[in-house]
Amino acid sequence: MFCRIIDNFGDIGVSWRLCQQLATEHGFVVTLWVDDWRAAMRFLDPLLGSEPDIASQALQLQGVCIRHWPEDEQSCVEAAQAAVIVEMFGCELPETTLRSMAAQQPHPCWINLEYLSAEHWVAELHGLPSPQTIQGADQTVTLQKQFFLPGFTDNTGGLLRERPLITQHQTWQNEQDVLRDKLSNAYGLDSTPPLWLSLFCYSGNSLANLVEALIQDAEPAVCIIPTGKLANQLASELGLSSEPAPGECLSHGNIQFIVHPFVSQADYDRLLSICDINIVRGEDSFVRAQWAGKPLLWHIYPQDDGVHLDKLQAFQSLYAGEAGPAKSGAEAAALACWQALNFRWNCGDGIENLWHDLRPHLPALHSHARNWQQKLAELPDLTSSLVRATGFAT
Ligand code: TRH
Repeated sequence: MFCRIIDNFGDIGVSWRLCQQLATEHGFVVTLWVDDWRAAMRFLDPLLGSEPDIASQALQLQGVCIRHWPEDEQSCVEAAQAAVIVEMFGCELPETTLRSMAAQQPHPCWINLEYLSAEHWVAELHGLPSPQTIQGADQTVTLQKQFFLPGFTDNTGGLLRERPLITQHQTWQNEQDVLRDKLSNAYGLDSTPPLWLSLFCYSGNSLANLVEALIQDAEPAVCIIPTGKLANQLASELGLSSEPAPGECLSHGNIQFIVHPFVSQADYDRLLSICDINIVRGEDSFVRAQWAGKPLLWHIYPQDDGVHLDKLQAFQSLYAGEAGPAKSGAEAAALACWQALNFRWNCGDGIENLWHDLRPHLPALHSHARNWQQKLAELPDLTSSLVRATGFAT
């Protein structure tokens, strides 16, 4: 599997989950090639247990071999000997790998796994072949690359979902009070407020608007925010001059902000499971919040031409079941409020009033989120579908 870490941790986050599932649930021997070794080590840090050896350029972790994809790209030649090559998010394979793939008999199965979207065209593109002409040493060879598109319906590639995930969430949610108490004690909270939020959005206007809405809210709440850029902006929104360290708790009126360390993906899943509302972003945290079966707000990755708003609306409309049977009054009202808030927030607008309106709808949104989780869990998971697409399913 080839992954370029473009920005943030979404690309490596999805790639790492997929690699692990291929290795542990499907018995594949997996090598993950990453272009930005330092960023990969930062992301994997909570799993490493010791300072990463940056110079080593290769690592065996949880059944997966992780290797640096260097700029000269010569050393990825042996990757072509794999039976399956997965190109994550159209990252473009090294020329040397492509030429070696063309020289293999039979050619490796080549899959381009794309970004997630709820738009209609996803089902049309999913599974289509894309012939690629490769100039070999003495001849031209055509390799078939196959599009694989994740999605929310059974005519797409589905979503990443490990086998024990849903049961794991049930267990965490059964222990929710105990897990919250542990966090409260660890952070020395004065009291355990009734509303728990996790906050992992992009920094900038939207974070400022959300913080404003949260601090204007009269109801007590605790909000867990990761250390780094977000927590630093939060501190400045609260008028603090120093950057908060992980483990700090910033109180403002009725809300207590917990500055949390960057944790492993499994620990992040647990956090999502025990919160009443999760504010997530990008691709992977967005999907994980849906598996938690709790209400969410989605801060979509912004694109210059504004196309992200179409993508946002496609998801909102699918999630709210606009094409399905009519909803009960309470659920319909909750979803209408949620759609308005989520959209306006992503447009960079102030959301104080909408946040205020949303709070009484949280129980209805919770029950909707649980139904949505169950509905998604009936679909085949992405990794199993990918394995079927390779022809190597056992
Ligand atoms: O980091 P992101 O903003 O990634 C984005 C998106 O993938 C986007 O689609 C892509 O185009 C862009 O990158 C380049 O958000 P995302 O997708 O949620 O990825 C964050 C990962 O970090 C996810 O795997 C969850 C994980 N995570 C932890 O493991 N521990 C933590 O403490 C937190 C807060 C996140």
